[in-house]
Amino acid sequence: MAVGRGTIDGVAVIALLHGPNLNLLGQREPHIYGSATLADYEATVTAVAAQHGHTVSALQTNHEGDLVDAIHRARGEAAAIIINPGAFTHYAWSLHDALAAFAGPIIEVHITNPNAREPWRHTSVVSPVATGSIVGLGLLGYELAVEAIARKLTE
Ligand code: CA2
Repeated sequence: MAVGRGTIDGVAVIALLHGPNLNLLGQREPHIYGSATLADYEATVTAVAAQHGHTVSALQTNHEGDLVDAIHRARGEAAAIIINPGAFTHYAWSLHDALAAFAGPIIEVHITNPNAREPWRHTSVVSPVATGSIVGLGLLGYELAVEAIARKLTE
């Protein structure tokens, strides 16, 4: 059973955070990002979390400071974080520092595999403070992120 911050009666809140341009999922560049929309991603994560008795608090923002604020809120409200920081992944040290102050499991997820794309995508400033990273598996990666968190919260 999950216990601790962000958990009430064994029900953990998972913060699902998406960064810039991911609101366009399913609307542009389906050859790169597929046809699933952001709503599809949020619904899938919510459904898999529910199978484990957990709930999801989802946010997408195009603004770095809003993402920092959401991570700070998660410190008091969530037991775990799933984050796809979009292009912020590659240079936003403010996210690195905010995530470093979060005590629970953090899973970094990318729809594509940034390591197989342009060289500037090969660096993640988030990976060093993530519990784990899942890349290149699209929606499946998010499902696996929830499974990983559910397991981690029982440890
Ligand atoms: O593969 C991922 O999940 C990325 O985080 C997506 C970011 C990219 O900058 C990262 O290197 C890898 C870009 C998100 C843009 O999303 C769009 C979705 C549909 C249409 C246009 C952009």
